[in-house]
Formats: sequence, C-alpha cells, structure tokens
Amino acid sequence: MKPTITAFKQSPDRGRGLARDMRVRWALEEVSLPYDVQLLTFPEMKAPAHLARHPFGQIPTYEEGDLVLFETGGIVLHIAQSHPGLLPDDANGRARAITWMFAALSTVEQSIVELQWVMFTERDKSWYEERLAMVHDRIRARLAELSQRLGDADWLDGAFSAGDLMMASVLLRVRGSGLLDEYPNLAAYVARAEARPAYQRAFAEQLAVFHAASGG
Ligand code: GTB
Repeated sequence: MKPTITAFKQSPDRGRGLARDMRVRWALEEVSLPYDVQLLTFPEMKAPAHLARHPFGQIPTYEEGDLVLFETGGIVLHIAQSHPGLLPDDANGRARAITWMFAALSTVEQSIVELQWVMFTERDKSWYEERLAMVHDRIRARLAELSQRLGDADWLDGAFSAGDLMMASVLLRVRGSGLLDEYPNLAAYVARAEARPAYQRAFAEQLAVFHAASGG
C-alpha cells in the first residue's frame, strides 16, 4: 500500500530541506517506496482532522492503510524495518544502527533544536549573545565527540544505515551556523549523505513544493 506523508504547504525553511518531512522522504527514496504527500497549512495542522493523526499538530505524519504514525524516529524506523536497504541483516548490526538513530534524535539533535529556539525567539534579549555562545559550545562538545568516533570512516557503523540517515539529517540543521565546518570529517560525512541519489530525489521533491507555493 502506498503511504501518504504530511508536510508543510509553505515550509518556513524555504525549500532548504530542513523541515522534518525531508528525512521521511529520504528514507522512502532509499527503499524505493513511492509515496503521496498531503500538504498542510499551519491552521490545518492544528485542526481536529490532523490532531487525530498527530497529537501535537505537527508534520510529518505517515499513513499506510490502517497504520498512522507520527515522530520521525518512529516513522523512519518503521520504513527501515519493513523494507530492505536501511538496516543491516544481522541482529547486532540492526540494534547498533537503531541506537545511532536514537543518538541522533536524543543526544545530538537536542542542543541543535535549542539553538534554533534561541535564534528564533531570543534574539531581542539582552543576554542573547551570551546564551548563543553557550549553546554553540554545547553543540561543539557533541560534534567533537561524534567527529572523534567517526574518524575517517564513511559511515557510523559499516554500511550506510537509518542511523546515518538520521544523524546526517540532524547535522544538516546546524550547518548554517558554521559549526559543522569546524569538524571537517563531519562536514564531509554530511556531504557524502547529501550526494546519495535518494537524498537528491527527496530534496528535489520538497523543493518543488516550495517553488509551487511561491509561484515560481
Ligand atoms: N519530534 C518531532 C519529529 O521528529 O517528528 C518533531 C516534529 C516537528 O518539530 N515538526 C515541525 C512542526 O510541525 C516541523 S519540522 N512544527 C509546527 C509546530 O510544532 O506547531 C521543524 C522545522 C521547522 C522549520 C525549519 N526551518 O525553517 O528551517 C526547520 C525545522
């Protein structure tokens, strides 16, 4: 059954692929699963029909027959477990790849989301610069540890997996700050992930939504 995902009708990231539907699109492209997209306005995201799908009124969601999922971690894991291509065959390798997904979402993404909150909502505060520097340092600490672990490997644990998909998606969100470039092996890791044909197809799809919404 062809799944349907939800995404912003007008993404605030202006087609830069930073909204979280991108990681779901990417996973679907990696496993060559065709999908439909339902685009939502902000009021539609907060209306009862969407709240029935997503308790927090966010995007993305994933619907496949009777199955309705929210949270990109759960969605990408479901895709990876139901189709070959994103998880290793051996049980220990699968467990480690899933662990990297959790690490991306809980250990690395947390301070990156905090940075975005600070930049969006605290820019006018007297302590903005001080707080920004603190959050930057928190992110640097995580990036340094991750950089150390990755070393000169292509991917986090053997072949590309859902763990890399999630980690690269999270790291992409911090690239605009310049912090990623302080760790050349992480910048190269993200560039390698972006060069994957599945990533490119997913990126083009979400960019087309932005162009359609802006009439260009
Ligand atoms: N933990 C959830 C998941 O992983 O699925 C988080 C989902 C989430 O935060 N969704 C956001 C949303 O729906 C869109 S992606 N926000 C509306 C709301 O919470 O009411 C977050 C996002 C938005 C904009 C940019 N940007 O402009 O660069 C990047 C990321």
